[in-house]
Amino acid sequence: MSYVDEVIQYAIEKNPAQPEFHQAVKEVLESLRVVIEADEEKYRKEALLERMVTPERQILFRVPWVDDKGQTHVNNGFRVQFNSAIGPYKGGLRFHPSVNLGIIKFLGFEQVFKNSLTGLPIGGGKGGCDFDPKGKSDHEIMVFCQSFMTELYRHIGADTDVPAGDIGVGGREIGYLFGQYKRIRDCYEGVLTGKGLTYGGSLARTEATGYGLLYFTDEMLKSNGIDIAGKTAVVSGAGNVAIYAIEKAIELGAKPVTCSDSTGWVYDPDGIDVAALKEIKEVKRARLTEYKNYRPNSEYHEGRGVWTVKCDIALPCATQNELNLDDAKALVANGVIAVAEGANMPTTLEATEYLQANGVLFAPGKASNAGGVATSALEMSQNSERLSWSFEEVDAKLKNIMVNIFHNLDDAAKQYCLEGNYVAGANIAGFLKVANAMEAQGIV
Ligand code: NDP
Ligand code: 2IT
Repeated sequence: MSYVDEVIQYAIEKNPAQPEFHQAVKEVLESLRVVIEADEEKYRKEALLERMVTPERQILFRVPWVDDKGQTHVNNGFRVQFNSAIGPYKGGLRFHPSVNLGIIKFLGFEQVFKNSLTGLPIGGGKGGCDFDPKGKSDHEIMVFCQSFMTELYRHIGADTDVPAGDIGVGGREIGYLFGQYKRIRDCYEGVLTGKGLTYGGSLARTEATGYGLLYFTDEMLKSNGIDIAGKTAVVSGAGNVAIYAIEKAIELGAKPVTCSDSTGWVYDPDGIDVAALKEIKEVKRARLTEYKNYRPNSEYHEGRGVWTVKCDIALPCATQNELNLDDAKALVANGVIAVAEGANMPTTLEATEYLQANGVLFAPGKASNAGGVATSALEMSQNSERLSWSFEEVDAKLKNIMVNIFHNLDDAAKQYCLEGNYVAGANIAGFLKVANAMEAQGIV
């Protein structure tokens, strides 16, 4: 059996009942085949791939908290410190009822390669909790975050592991988490990113993932001779990534016509009104049913369906496996040119293969959504030098990083005779740097 197949089998057997983790491992290792097979005995002897698919450390902990009525609840907390070969563990925290160890491991594994692609010195990690923030009061969110940090604090630090936001964790949660860390540790350090601007946050971090997605998409289109201006985009999600993807798409002259949340989706033929979306989601924390009050010409539909809307560009920005084979077929039938992932692994393996086989430009999330974590790394730099950079400075660096990521993976794909396969290019480019650092540091 080839070494790649052995390790895919190994990952499945060692991590039972973790389908998302198996999916992420398969996607990465399959595209590393060309690299591994060129030097298979060396890699097998040093068990490089077994080490890469095994987190350095996995922390599971109890999170007890008391709601506003006096009822006690218990949630399951996680932090997976996946790989620190190129820098301190770095990656977000997700608060969502679907969170389990397999999901955190898939996200942590992806993060290793993503962080490598940014060109910045950050290792990969991820964490979270099966806590559902929906319908909770501010006070409940605060006491929950304090309890979560009361355990997590002992495992993290500005030079060890630096968490940030993800689904269900935004500026409010990061503030409460930071306050509790500082209180317990009596230490003012850049232990979290995505902080508020008055206490060490970076300008442009809020916008970074969505903006970065569009900088990447623009560069990918340009290098294929296509102008983004005038293109229709469909976007899923209505959270941090989706909102700023929509905002930057409009700035670049494209027309985003959809967004969605977990209950339904909006089609606005005149283009999404981003100010209305921000008010509904960031200020009121309300449902998308409200959008029609701002835009009477728009349509609201229950359930899922954004991928059925005719478009040139599709930007999945909600969650994993939200774009399946049937969705991919609908997009291709409607003439989609490009799919760029804002979320982590939103496209199933079958859908990805179908899109690529039908000539659609496909940007994998670990490349196209890397702007968030890249700007987090810029926040770490600012914290270390105790200075703050202007919005323009951070945004220019972000743009430069996204353009470089595109060219790095494009070059890697070409070097291995896989031109246009951006999934393979991203995995190979991300892998080579981490593999090199791991080999240089010995068996640790
Ligand atoms: P938010 O919590 O801000 O928004 C998530 C959005 O996706 C909401 O509209 C939510 O709807 C929807 N959503 C979440 N889960 C589901 C689900 N199971 N089914 C349908 N809709 C769902 O999260 P972010 O915008 O930060 O994250 C979105 C994606 O981007 C995730 O995959 C995340 O890992 C990824 N990402 C985030 C980065 C960041 O910097 N924040 C960086 C890189 C990637 P509802 O409110 O109804 O739950
Ligand atoms: O998936 C991701 O890259 C994030 N949620 C952002 C991580 C970070 O550390 O900013």
